[in-house]
Amino acid sequence: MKSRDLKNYKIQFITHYTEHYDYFESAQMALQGGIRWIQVRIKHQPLSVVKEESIRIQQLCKQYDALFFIDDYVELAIELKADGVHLGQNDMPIKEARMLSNNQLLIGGTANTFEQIESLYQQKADYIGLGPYRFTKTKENLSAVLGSKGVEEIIAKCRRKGIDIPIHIIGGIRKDDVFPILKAGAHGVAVSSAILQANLPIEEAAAFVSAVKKKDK
Ligand code: TZP
Ligand code: MG
Repeated sequence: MKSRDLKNYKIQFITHYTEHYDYFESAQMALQGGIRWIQVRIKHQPLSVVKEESIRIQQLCKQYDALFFIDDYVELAIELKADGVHLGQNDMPIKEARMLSNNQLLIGGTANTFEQIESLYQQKADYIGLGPYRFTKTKENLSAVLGSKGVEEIIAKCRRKGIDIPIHIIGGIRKDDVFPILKAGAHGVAVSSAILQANLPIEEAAAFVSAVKKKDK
């Protein structure tokens, strides 16, 4: 249910799998490392599987008092009373998701350009996932890589135009990217593989949490 202030959340973990870990374990390690915002993103699986995994991960999020979001599936997010849903450019429009959910979901939208951010802002998205920052294997059909320069330019333009929506940078984010990204004016980051591919994923998640806090000082 929509009850949290996203301003307090600077790292979102995107679930994924590797040869070592499944979706549930990926979320569990992120939470153990101190991340308090999980987005269940499961592609190429029947809805029944997405639902089953989402229910398990939601229970886990409750134990850790963490935000629980679902990627793509608005009806499922409504049914499970998730905190929010994340919608890409080809998913349900934000307005429709808001209406369907009776304004009970926080709604994030994916953007790759300033124009897409402007549009999502006008549609009253709660936050933007802007990327990809770098090339990543986690997402198929990746949009043009923005790099640090692209991200800085887009954020600066948002500032100039008075678009003050929280922007979270996504796509191949590494721990050392956090400081420059926050310095450029982004609100936070969304991350998956840097944690899942680390030798010690829980410690890596904790390092991301510290990196975000450093900027706060
Ligand atoms: N959208 C743009 S990049 C991406 C998504 C969902 C994947 C993020 O994961 P990673 O492994 O941190 O690149
Ligand atoms: Mg999508």
